[in-house]
This record gives sequence, structure tokens and C-alpha cells, in this order.
Amino acid sequence: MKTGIIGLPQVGKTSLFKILTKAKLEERGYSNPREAHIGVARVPDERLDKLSELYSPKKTTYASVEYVDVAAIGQEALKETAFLASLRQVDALIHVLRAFEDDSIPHVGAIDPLRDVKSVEFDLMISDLTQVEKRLERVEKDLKKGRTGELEREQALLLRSKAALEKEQPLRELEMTTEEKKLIKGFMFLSQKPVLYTLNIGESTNLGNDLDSAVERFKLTEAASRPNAGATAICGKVEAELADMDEDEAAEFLSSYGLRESGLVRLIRKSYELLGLISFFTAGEDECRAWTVPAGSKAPQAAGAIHSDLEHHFIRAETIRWDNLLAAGSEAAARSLGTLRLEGKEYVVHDGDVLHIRHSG
Ligand SMILES: Nc1nc2c(ncn2[C@@H]2O[C@H](COP(=O)(O)OP(=O)(O)OP(=O)(O)O)[C@@H](O)[C@H]2O)c(=O)[nH]1
Ligand SMILES: [Mg+2]
Repeated sequence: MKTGIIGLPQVGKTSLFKILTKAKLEERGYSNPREAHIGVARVPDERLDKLSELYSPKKTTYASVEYVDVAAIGQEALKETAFLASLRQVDALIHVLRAFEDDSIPHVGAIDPLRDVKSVEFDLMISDLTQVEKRLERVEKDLKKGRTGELEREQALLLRSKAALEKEQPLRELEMTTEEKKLIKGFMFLSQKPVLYTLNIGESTNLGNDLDSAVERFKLTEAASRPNAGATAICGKVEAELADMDEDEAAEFLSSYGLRESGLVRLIRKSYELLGLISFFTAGEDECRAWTVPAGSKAPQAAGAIHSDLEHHFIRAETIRWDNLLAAGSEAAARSLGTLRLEGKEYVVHDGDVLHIRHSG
């Protein structure tokens, strides 16, 4: 999964990128010549930490998310091929919004995240509209040469997209059939990507509450309730300090601000929700590991995330919720308690399940 970090100039995109990819870093972010930074962040997961304590495996493997930090959004930038290309390839967007006060760092005007949301969304939509119009022209030409069902369906979808964009409705809000989704996927439209609005708020003595109330306070509740959108808040400054601390120090630091967890944990969790992803685990003495699959995946699909052979030769999955396994203390104990059970091909995997795949391969 790849997430693009976007926003207006000087709102804290690169700071967030650095915090995300340096905190518990597995692979360092690096610079490529196009100025987009790419880095991998490991997804913190307390459930996996606890499973690892139970099994003491040789290796613990967290899920990971790739982040792409691009230059600031603007009409000019969006005309650059390299900029567009690095943005189009991502699966989701984190839209960083300036909500901190600091006169030494310039901003387009007073602090107004909602105005900034609209401005950036507008630029994304203009870029999509240009592309839709170009493609429509092509399709219309082709239709004159010979009508096919496929071309007609594409034309209808493009016209619907155009109408939406013209009334300033991002494509992520359009309802689409599975077939239409397939058709439109190749365009990699920017305003179609799920977006997590992320307020970068200032430091305060009551940061816990300020973070919790930020979305409402900055009037993003409505924008965040639209289809394929969400909102959260972080304090870049505090997160940057946290990133350099060891666990005990960090815990103390967090509680001094009235915080239970790092905002990054919440941010990553929100991204999962937004993308409709869940985690399941495999656990054993060799390795405890988190895997990411779309919500609603059935057991064979989950097995396929581990290895395609496991999907093809899937027989059953021994299944238990992570906390039930911890409560039982061992698989044997869980089996006798009845919390460890055998599930078949139709089983829909839940977030937090621990699976042992039985296969015939
Ligand atoms: N006071 C304060 N300053 C911040 C915060 N986050 C970032 N900054 C400062 O804002 C400036 C811009 O931060 P960057 O992370 O480079 O912002 P950016 O969005 O990547 O900027 P561009 O890539 O130039 O568009 C830097 O001087 C940061 O130190 C914050 O939470 N509070
Ligand atoms: Mg930057």
C-alpha cells in the first residue's frame, strides 16, 4: 500500500514524512531525482507486540506502508509530468493541513484548514478534468470509426465524471459499479483517491483534548464524513520529539501531554479504516507477523496474502481472536476452551484474528 503526502507549501508534509518513516524505521527514506521522497513505515501494532511476548519468536514482522512525500500542490506543479506521475501511483492521500500558529513560517493567509482543503481539492479536480476531457475527445473519435459496447460504457462514465468535476465534486464521491471501477482505474484520477485530512496542530498543554477536538474545531467534520474521506489530527512538533525517544521516555512524554498514544498510531489506523483494510496475524516460534487484507476477505484470500500456494491448497484455518489466545495462554489451552476453532472456505476474516492455515500443498 502506497500513501501520498500532499498539501499546500510549508504545512509540515516533509516533517510528517520523516516522522512516519524514521520512527521505527525499516528502510530509510531516500531522495530520488524528481524530489519525491519515498520511505517505508512499519505499522505499530500492540496486538502483535503481545503475541510476540507469548511466543518469543525468532522474528517479529510488522505490516508496512509506503509513503511518498511530494512537492507542494499547486496548479503549476500539477502540470509537471514527474509530479503527476508520482502522485498518480499512490493508493490514498494524506492531506496535511496547517493548523499551527507560527508567524515565522509563511502561509497563504490566516489559519483556515477548510479553505485549504477546498483549494487543494480544486487543483486535483482541475487536473482530473483536463485528463477526462482529453480522453473523451479520443473516445468520441474512436466511436465515429466504430461503435463498441466498451467504448460507449467508457464514454458514459467519462461524461458522468466530467459532470461531477464541473460541479466541484471529487470523483471519490461518485458511486460506481465494480465494472465502472475497473474501467476508471487505469486513469488513476487524483480526486478519486481516498483522502485522510490531517490537521497539523500547535503544541499546547492540553494536547490530548486539543487533538480529539481538532477536527470539529477546525470545521472538518462535514468534509471528513463524505465518501472515502476521513480526518485526524497530529502535532508534528511533539511527534518529531517522540520519534527520537526510547519507549519509556516516550511513554512519560506522552502522559505529560495527557496523551495515551502517539498520533502516528492513530493516523496509521485511520488510513487502514479509510482504505477498508484489516490486519490478521500468524504466530509461531519462528515468526509472529501481521498481514494486511481488505475487510471482508475470506480465509482462502487471507491465506493467499501469505502465499498464493496456500490459497490454492487451502483446506481450513485454525482461528482465534488475538486477545482470546492471550487470555488462554497457549493454543492448546485455547483449543480446550473452545476459543480456537476450525473455519472453512467461507469464513470471513476479522481484524485481529490469528490464523493457522491448513493446506494440502
Ligand atoms: N511551529 C511548528 N512548525 C512546524 C510544524 N511542522 C512543521 N513545522 C515547520 O514548518 C516548516 C515547513 O515544514 P516542512 O515539513 O518542510 O513542510 P512541507 O509541507 O514539506 O514544505 P514544502 O515541501 O516546502 O511545501 C519547517 O520550518 C518546519 O520546522 C509544527 O507542528 N509546528
Ligand atoms: Mg516538503
